[in-house]
Amino acid sequence: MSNSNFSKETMYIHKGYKTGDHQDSLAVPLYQTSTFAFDTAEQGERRFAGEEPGGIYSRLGNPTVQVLEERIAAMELGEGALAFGSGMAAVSTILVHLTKSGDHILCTRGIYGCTFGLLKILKEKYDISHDLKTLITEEEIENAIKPNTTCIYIETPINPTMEIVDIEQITKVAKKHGIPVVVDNTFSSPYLQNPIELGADFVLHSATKYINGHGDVIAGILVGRDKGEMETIRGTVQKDFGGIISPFDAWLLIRGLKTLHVRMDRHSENASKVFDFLKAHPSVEHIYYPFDVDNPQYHVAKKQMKAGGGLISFTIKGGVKEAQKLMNELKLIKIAVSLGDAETLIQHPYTMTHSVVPEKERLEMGITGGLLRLSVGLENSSDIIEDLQQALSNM
Ligand code: LCS
Repeated sequence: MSNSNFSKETMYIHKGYKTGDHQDSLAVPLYQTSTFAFDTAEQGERRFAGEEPGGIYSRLGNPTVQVLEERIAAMELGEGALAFGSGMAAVSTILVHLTKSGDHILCTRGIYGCTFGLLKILKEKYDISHDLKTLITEEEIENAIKPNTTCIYIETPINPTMEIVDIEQITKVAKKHGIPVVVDNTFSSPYLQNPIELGADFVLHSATKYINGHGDVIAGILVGRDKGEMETIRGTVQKDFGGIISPFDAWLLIRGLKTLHVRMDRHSENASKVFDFLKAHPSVEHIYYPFDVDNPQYHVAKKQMKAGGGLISFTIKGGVKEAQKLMNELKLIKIAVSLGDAETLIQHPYTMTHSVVPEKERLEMGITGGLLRLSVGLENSSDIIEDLQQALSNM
């Protein structure tokens, strides 16, 4: 399939692959190989010189990985994509690419715990500073940009507080200053939100989550609006830091992508029913969900997201002890980090995903002891609600 005139859902299934080029195999073949044999020494020389297409070594490119990259680039409306062995490999690659010693990274008020850990390393070892700021109004964005800011890095919805920032507004201000914007789109998946369409320069995913969708792969994806720049990253930071994906994991992601749209519709439908239940429950103190009409950023969520997604965060009365008790009362819902799987998962960000963030910053991000994050799965929504109901009634 060579053109992109088809709708998104069709591209998820066909983009980047022609059966005729692969012995008519319907499924994308798995090229589980570390290296590629050259016909002659001169051919090897030409491939290394970039004068002839073809395989060299799987850290530099692999046909199975290439199908995945083409497919996701199209899904995110970018010109090029790179696949990685984890979401964090994608995050670290783009941050290393966009910064040098003395530069500054501007981030949303909250970010994933390990991204926070990476920023700390960059600061302590390489003198690359960062700020975590509320970036809701145009004035806040303008005021947060420094003369040495070389990258604006945002999550929306933010993990785990589900805060929304206006991608279009941030990219508009960033463009005035010539600063590239990176959006971590993990929580929405390429089906619910496309930041490049809203002006972002790079989009990344922990593909471990919705893109794979089956809880059996750790992987990352980086998509860029500029093909040349993506090829530069492939030939430099990705190649030499080496955080590439394995062909088998790429193959599993290709399989997962075929049902992304179907899964995301059901995740969103289930989550919206669970949200209605939790919002009305007297033991739930606060609830955070993009499509909550009482969410101050509801209008922004509606503008940039196709649906509310599968994630809900909420606080219960009390703190760590009460949150842990609720989790221990659950019978169906699994206590586990990660998200975007068929199974409904619950985790406690304060003691789990964001425990590496020092307490002061954790609280500034809105991560309190009573906060729980629920990744609503694909089970029957009544069963999920019933499990929450019985656990809450035992509190
Ligand atoms: N970005 C976001 C927003 C994430 O939630 C995660 C992982 C990453 C990047 C890193 O991706 P990974 O290397 O794990 O593929 N988030 C996790 C979470 O919330 N629970 O467990 C992992």
